[in-house]
Amino acid sequence: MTRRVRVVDSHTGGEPTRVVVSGGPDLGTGPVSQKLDRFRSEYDTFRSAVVNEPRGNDAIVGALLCEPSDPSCDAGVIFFNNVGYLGMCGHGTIGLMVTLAHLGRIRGGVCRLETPPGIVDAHLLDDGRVTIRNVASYRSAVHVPVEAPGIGRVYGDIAWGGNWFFLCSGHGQELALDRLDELTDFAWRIRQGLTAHGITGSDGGEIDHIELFGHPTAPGADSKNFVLCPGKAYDRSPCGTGTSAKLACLYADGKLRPGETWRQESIVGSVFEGTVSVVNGKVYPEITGSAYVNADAELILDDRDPFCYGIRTAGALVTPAVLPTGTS
Ligand code: PYC
Repeated sequence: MTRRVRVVDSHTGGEPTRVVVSGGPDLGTGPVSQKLDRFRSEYDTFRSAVVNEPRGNDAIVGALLCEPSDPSCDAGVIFFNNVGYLGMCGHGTIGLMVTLAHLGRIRGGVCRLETPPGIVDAHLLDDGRVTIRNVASYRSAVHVPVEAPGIGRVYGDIAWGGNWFFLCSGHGQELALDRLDELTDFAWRIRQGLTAHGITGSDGGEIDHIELFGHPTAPGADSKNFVLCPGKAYDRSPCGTGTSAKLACLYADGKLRPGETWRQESIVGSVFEGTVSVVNGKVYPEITGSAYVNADAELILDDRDPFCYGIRTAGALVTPAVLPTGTS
């Protein structure tokens, strides 16, 4: 059996997003968080087929559009990667907006999106940039010590920005693009330390993103980061949810007031602008960035292909290799 899946690829500050436009699984009805459970338990092979090699690579974040359950929303979206599923994805939401413009589905203005952790407003600006108002973000713990194997004790804050982050400054690492292997190894050891010592987010969620901060090099930037994603790929963008987590920490420390701009540079030199608004004591980060569409294609899922569902990497496939009964 062969299935065809239409996708549109884009990159946001260098970080790729692949939006599934048609041919994806039918996830039924209910809130997007429930659809995510169905996606994970019944159609994980589809996730792997779309983003993993040989069609994709470890850096690609997939986005599956679905019906929202909240009547105030225009669409629902579930983000996924090489090893599983994300809560929210900032660069992916910016990529989704330019993809919808490319498809002629929006011309500008605001789209309200239902994501598993909550509602996100995304605004396609006149100059082509996109501003997202993320889910409420917060710091849950300050200056937490972690014993990282082979490194020793490192300290960092734990914050939620739609995913859980460990945010670490003063680590002694130079953040430079020619040090990707060293930075990946360093951040991965912190991740292992968090897991080994049972350190989680305040809701018990796994801290699966590690964010290292250093001095900026881009003109006008306030800080540079290196973000290690759950499947060991580094984020080429400054990471929308990671920047949200950073903004929540800055606000909590009294270092960023509502409406002030923070410019976060990525390890490849791309920059997001961030600010916060505070409503009923909750901090809502707003992130602005640019994305570009770079492919409009059809994936072919041919059952006879031994690697039809992707090459198994860190997060081995758990579901049998069945094709979803899809919408197209
Ligand atoms: O931009 O939020 C983000 C993100 C998460 C993982 C990769 N990018």
